[in-house]
Amino acid sequence: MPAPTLRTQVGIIGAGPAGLLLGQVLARAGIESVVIEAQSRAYVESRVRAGLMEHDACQQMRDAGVGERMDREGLVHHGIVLRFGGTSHRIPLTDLAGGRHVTVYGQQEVVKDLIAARLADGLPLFFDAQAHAIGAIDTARPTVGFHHDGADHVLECDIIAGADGFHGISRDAMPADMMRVFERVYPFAWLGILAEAPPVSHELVYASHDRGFALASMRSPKITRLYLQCAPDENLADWPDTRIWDELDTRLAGKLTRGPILQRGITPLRSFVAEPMRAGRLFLLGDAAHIVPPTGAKGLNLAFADVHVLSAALVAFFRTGTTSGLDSYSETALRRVWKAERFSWWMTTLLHRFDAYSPFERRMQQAELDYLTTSRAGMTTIAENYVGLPLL
Ligand code: FAS
Ligand code: PHB
Repeated sequence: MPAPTLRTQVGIIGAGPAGLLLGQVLARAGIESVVIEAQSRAYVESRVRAGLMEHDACQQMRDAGVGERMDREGLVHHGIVLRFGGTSHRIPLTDLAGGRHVTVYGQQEVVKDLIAARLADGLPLFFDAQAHAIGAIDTARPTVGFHHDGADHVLECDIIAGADGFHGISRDAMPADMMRVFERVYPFAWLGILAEAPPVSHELVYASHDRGFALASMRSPKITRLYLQCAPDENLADWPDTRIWDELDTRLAGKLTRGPILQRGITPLRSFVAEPMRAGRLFLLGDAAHIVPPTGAKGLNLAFADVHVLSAALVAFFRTGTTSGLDSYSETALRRVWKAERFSWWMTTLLHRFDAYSPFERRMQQAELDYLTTSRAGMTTIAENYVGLPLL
């Protein structure tokens, strides 16, 4: 790799929730970083993805000094509804999860708030900058090669944070003989729409229907966010607006208020974990290390949980030279990752239609839903996982 042209303490690849929150927390601790992002600012701020923040993720935003708009505009929710067999069952999250709640606040808003804070502080954040090489991770001077503004650059750092998502380069920079990958690809996808119409309910509705799963969420009192289970190779062109709305009406058993569809997309569902999350001076966080099916609303929140562990380890390292937090990062982060993977897999298996299921297995799904929603213990396990298990 050519001679370094830039130098910092922590090189962060990716300006998604993981990379941006890490940079913000480190900056407040006086630790320098450079964020390298392949896409434009407009692109990353417009990507419609996660919508729901766990109790502790919201506190992380406040602790990082970027929670003000979230607290003003976010929608605090104290319950969710599971709908099956023609009946709706409310899970009183806050009553069952020690007073904790969740907040509906779109990922693109989180990203906007973090980018605005970083730029307001004049901290280095390169957009349209594609990282293409990671080197020397077994030395004290690892490097990131990236292309920006028509030129190749080399960033030399003390630590590299691989926050470049599932399709980034960081996971591939880990020594192949060290890695173990665990994966489950589900036999369905989600067709999601964002529409200018009031939400179907003031709380989220997760529906298990014979025709398939559906989810009614929201972004504001005037913007609804809706999903329906579809085939993994579904073609959006086969889903004109009327068909989407009619299918949602059927599965959610409501006459949804319809409106202009502002965004639509198909998201494949997978569970994925790459172990370990650290090799030398390279640390993976967020989707670069793990993916969950969105049924449990854990993707963004897991990225934040990784930041909680890694940022504490980095602050201790740069302030005192201790490496204990860095050495235990992967094991500590993975303990919570796997619990969120379990919950996301469990909610997905519970609520979706599996064509390969026998009539007996479909009855087991229905009996489990019936038990969970008529048992305090059953509802409590949903509640404590949904609002978020304690950060480690
Ligand atoms: P991200 O993918 O958000 O960010 C990684 C960043 O790295 C991107 O901006 C990318 O451009 C950049 N990058 C990649 N390669 C690079 C390179 N070589 N050089 C420089 N930069 C590079 N989660 C939920 O909880 N609920 C949902 O409803 C939900 N819906 C989703 C829908 C879709 C279509 C997708 C893809 C994900 C969804 N998720 C959802 C999960 C999502 O929210 C992730 O968990 C979250 O974005 C994770 O954040 P990061 O780890 O920061 O990764
Ligand atoms: C969303 O609002 O996008 C959302 C909410 C909860 C989920 C998945 C997606 O489980």
